[in-house]
Amino acid sequence: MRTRVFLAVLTAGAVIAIGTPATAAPPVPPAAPDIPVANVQAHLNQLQSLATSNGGNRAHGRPGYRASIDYVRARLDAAGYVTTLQPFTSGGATGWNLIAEWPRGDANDVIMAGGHLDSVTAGPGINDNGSGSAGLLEVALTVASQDLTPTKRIRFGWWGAEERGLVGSTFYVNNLPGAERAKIKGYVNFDMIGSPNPGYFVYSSSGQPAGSIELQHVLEAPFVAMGVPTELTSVGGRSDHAAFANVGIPTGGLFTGAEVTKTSAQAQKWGGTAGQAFDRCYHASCDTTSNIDVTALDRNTDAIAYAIWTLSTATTPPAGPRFENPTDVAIPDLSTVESPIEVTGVPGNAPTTLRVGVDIRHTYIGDLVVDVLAPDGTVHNRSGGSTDNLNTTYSVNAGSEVANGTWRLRVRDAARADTGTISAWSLQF
Ligand code: DPN
Ligand code: ZN
Ligand code: CA
Repeated sequence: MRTRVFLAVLTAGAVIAIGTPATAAPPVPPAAPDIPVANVQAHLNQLQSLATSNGGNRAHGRPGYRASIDYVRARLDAAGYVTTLQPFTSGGATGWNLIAEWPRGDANDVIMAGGHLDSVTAGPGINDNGSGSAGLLEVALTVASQDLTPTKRIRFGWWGAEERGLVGSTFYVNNLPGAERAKIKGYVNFDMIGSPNPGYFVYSSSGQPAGSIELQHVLEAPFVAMGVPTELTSVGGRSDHAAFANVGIPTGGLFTGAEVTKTSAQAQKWGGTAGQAFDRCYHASCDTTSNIDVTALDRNTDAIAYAIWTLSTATTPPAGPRFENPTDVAIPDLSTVESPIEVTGVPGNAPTTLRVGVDIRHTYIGDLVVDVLAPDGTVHNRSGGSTDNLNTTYSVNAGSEVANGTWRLRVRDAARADTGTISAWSLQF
């Protein structure tokens, strides 16, 4: 990833570059580095050979897992990290979490990133989850080589026994005293980021408390810069963010897809093969170094770097005013409806990260095209997600829009049969 200009794509077909906002902006974090994907692949080659020389896998309770932990830990120790092995027991065997902290920044203000290091017993687990493990390792090593001095404390976690039911990450969170939990301002998870027929999925805990770190935006922004469309998805409790989300810590993550089949719409926007799984070798013996899409691995690792740099170095801007329209608006089949919000008393332009909250109840959200219209009529588009209801908050690059005036949420139901209601929507300046 080398592009650093953020582009907003408007439905009119125009593409505008948004520069520095005219209004007061938070301090700009130092530019995140472009991580050479060859370095990430070198870690994957190591994990592959550790599996090969240890019975073909890196599973909990097997020697290939211990060898993986030792490899990652040695690299981090050599780079100046403070590392800890946390042992736990599962299925009668000892497993370990590896925790690595970069010893700078405010120890009471922690941002965490992690992924699981164990494989299933069936194979070497190179996409699942050598990919996230290797991406995290290379970003951690780059933090050290660039001698990053963040405001927040950066803590990385490589979890054990995820494949046995999120055992390691759950053990870690459950053993944190309340005061330690409270220091963790956010957790981002990277599990399967190099799928051979990749999608670009972002997930994030919904209903984050106001003022909490905007993880979803931070995970989406690098893909906007790269010109790669993402889909917001819900992975529920399928990976290690779940333990953090369960205790109220804001979470998010990136994912390139597992056993689910890529649709033709997804193949059109991302390339690859429709009608085929994102990862045909998911949990299988063929999840080797051949089971990696290098472009997806590259983009996602750059996105990890962007997230780490942004979350650890940026200070939170003071929240501006918030406006909401709580009135229900029915969305009849095959119709277009609008709900207005009158904004007053906000000087100058809207922010480049105008936060749009939408709560739309619908029996099939794939029917919907959701736009925010600025007071002058400029359209800011977002397509639906992959769930039924759309209850989410996302960022719109609205830095070129005058804030005051009537904003509109426009919802078009474009397919027959399913209907719904705009339950509420909001604008956070
Ligand atoms: N948790 C993954 C696995 O190890 O099998 C699969 C997965 C990752 C599913 C991320 C959803 C999201
Ligand atoms: Zn798995
Ligand atoms: Ca419909």
